[in-house]
Amino acid sequence: MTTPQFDLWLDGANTPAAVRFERHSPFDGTLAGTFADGGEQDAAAAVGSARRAFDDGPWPSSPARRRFEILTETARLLTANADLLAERMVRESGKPVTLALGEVAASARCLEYYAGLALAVEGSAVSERNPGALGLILREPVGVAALITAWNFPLLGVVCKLAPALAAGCTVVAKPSHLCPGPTMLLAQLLGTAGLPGGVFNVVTSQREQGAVVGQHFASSRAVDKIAFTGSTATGQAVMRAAAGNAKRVALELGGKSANIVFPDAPLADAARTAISAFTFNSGQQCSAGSRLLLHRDIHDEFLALLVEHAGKQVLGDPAEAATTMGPLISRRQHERVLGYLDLGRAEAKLVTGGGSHGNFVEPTVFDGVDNSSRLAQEEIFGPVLSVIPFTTEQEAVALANDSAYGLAGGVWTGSMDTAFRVVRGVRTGKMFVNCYNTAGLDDMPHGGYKESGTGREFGHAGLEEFQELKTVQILLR
Ligand code: TXE
Repeated sequence: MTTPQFDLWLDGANTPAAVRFERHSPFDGTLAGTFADGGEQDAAAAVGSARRAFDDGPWPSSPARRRFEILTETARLLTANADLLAERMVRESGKPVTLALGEVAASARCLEYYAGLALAVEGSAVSERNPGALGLILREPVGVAALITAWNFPLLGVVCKLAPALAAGCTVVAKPSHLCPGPTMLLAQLLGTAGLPGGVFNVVTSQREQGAVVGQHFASSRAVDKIAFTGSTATGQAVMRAAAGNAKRVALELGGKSANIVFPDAPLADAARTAISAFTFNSGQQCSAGSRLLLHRDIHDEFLALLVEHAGKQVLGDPAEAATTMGPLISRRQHERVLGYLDLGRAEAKLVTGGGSHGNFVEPTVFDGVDNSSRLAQEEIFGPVLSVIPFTTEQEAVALANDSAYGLAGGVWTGSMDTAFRVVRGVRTGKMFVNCYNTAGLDDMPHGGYKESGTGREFGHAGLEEFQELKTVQILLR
């Protein structure tokens, strides 16, 4: 198997860097790729390129149909290169190939969705307030957008920011995580093939320490108008502080500790099967994971038995195999972090199933009788670890769900729409699932957090508005 080498992507072309770094597979340690280790100067070059492309280039004022064509052509190219993109994710991040192909398909759909919206951007008019005047509300691109992204959705995490940014007419600099930078580089090349003008999309890859330098440069640069970040809450806060210098628009997609609430009148078999996928999908490395299970005491024993049965169906193994449902964790560091939580769980709660680990793998692990105020229930683990917390009344369930610094997602399982809706209204999160979790097939709805899960929204119309400014025009009629 050949080992690809990637450079920086600046001004629409591959650009070598003086220093390079290697990424090894978290599954078997083989070399997955070598990448340019970009630093502060490269970050400045990328921002300069995007700034020029915005201030002097054709993209911000190109007709909507041009943006539509580029975005739809990129979607087509993603689909045509699905195997190549999925292989990058498998080798660099250990994501199972079935999930990786799903991510490519979701990314293509996202590009198509924003291609459609590019055609539909409309301002509005204020016509009757003063008969002697006319007001116009225009929607303009926000300017140069910087995207700092994570490794857990290494393609979709970039596309869901880039597609609305391009649809709005912005130019972009991006910094993927050093743990899975390849998909962003391939995306840049495919955008070039699709005809995106040089300078509209620029990518700086870096290893861990330099990544923070590049990220801070983007966040603090006065030539950047908007920053969209996905990652940990602590880094998000550092980004927000750095962005304050020129009062940048900031969107932060941070962590979560979402509660999946099961009532006795729920379809229990479905609920148990889904409760497992809610915290094992992507080996638990997802911000929306249903990592707290609030379980009604009346169904406690029956439901735990179902959980054990479904946990046993997960297939841990070679991420390149189609049958594998759970790959390794992203890194040794992340693996050690998760093992620390397993030790904590054994000391403070009752291990129901799992707890084993080998290589960078962690088995689906369920702890029962978890105290909601404990670290196990309050901190984002980012691994396949579920905390079961019993409850008796609906009010208690809502209070437990809300007793969290995070507010990203949640689920409620019940046969009563009245109960479901009361819980949906009571829980303070940006996203709720009713009798499903992550699986309703409604991709293009806004995603983002309340409280410390972040600010701003991705996907949907709201995702486009993040990259637009409103300009009002007041015309006095004579
Ligand atoms: O995140 P970081 P890491 C959570 C999850 C995980 C933890 C750590 O709990 O265990 O974060 O993961 C760039 N200024 N999530 O270490 O460090 C960095 O290079 C600007 C939740 O991967 O926050 C990368 O591109 N940028 C999450 C990005 O920030 C900086 C997804 C995220 O890295 C920077 C991933 C700095 N000072 C992790 N330092 C989700 N919301 O889905 C680093 N970066």
